Amino acid sequence: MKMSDFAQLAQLVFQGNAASVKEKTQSMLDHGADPFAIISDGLLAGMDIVSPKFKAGEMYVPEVMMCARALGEGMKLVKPLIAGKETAVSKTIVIGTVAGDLHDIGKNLVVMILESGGFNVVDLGVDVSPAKFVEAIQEHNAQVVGLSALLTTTMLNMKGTIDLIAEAGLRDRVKVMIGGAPVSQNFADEIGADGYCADAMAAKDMAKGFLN
Ligand code: B1M
Repeated sequence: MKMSDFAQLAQLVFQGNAASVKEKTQSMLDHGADPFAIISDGLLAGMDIVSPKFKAGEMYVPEVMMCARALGEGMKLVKPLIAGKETAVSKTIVIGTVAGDLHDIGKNLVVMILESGGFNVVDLGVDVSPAKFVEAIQEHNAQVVGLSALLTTTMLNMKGTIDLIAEAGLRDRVKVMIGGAPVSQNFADEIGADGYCADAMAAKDMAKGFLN
């Protein structure tokens, strides 16, 4: 697989060209590219071009949405190939993006990587209220909860979620890990989470650590 294939895929994500991302991802898979490399060096590398431009006001919300959708088309193709790649641990992790927050690209990646580690992952989606997290922990008898937030405003809802988990008498039963660009280990300590994960691989390692 030529390096330029990954760079081309990244460019297609940046252009928000969903049909071409789908086609290119499939063609790379057909030629034996590693699905994990497609994610990190192609699909996410494309989002790495988008992020600073959005931040600098050079790209707007609708364009970024198109990039996210294009990335999603590629993810759909690689996801079945990485799920359950490692030994199944058959433990349940409930995960979601906290209330008020609609960002899910990073969270979806964490879900995929956790699934690839053999965990049973219950993905609650975005804008998940504290009550919904509590309900899902009970319903699925989860051992770990993952909270994602991308906004400095919504990261505060992580604390509300952890507080409600404690109020429901579930805090001793579940480990809580948090992630997302604005959060840190210090913040995790402050709000009483069990750990902070900088990225999806760290989330998988942390979940394994909790469950062993
Ligand atoms: Co938003 N946005 N956005 N946005 N957006 C940011 C976050 C921002 C930093 C951009 C900026 O600089 N201006 C900024 C936040 C500023 C702040 O709070 N300080 C921002 C803003 C302001 C907004 C809006 C308010 C814009 C507006 O409408 N005016 C709005 C808010 C909507 C809402 O949520 N209520 C908004 C909307 C959007 C889009 C819809 C256009 C789109 C989201 C599409 C989607 O997710 N489906 C979007 C995007 C794409 C971004 C940026 C460009 C990219 C985020 C991303 O997907 N990164 C982002 C800029 C940036 O981050 N540099 C930005 C790639 C992803 C793989 O990384 O999410 O960090 P990340 O996930 C990583 C780790 O953080 C970690 O692992 C992941 C994979 O390695 N991780 C976890 C994440 N969650 C985890 C959970 C875990 C463990 C690890 O659980 C255990």
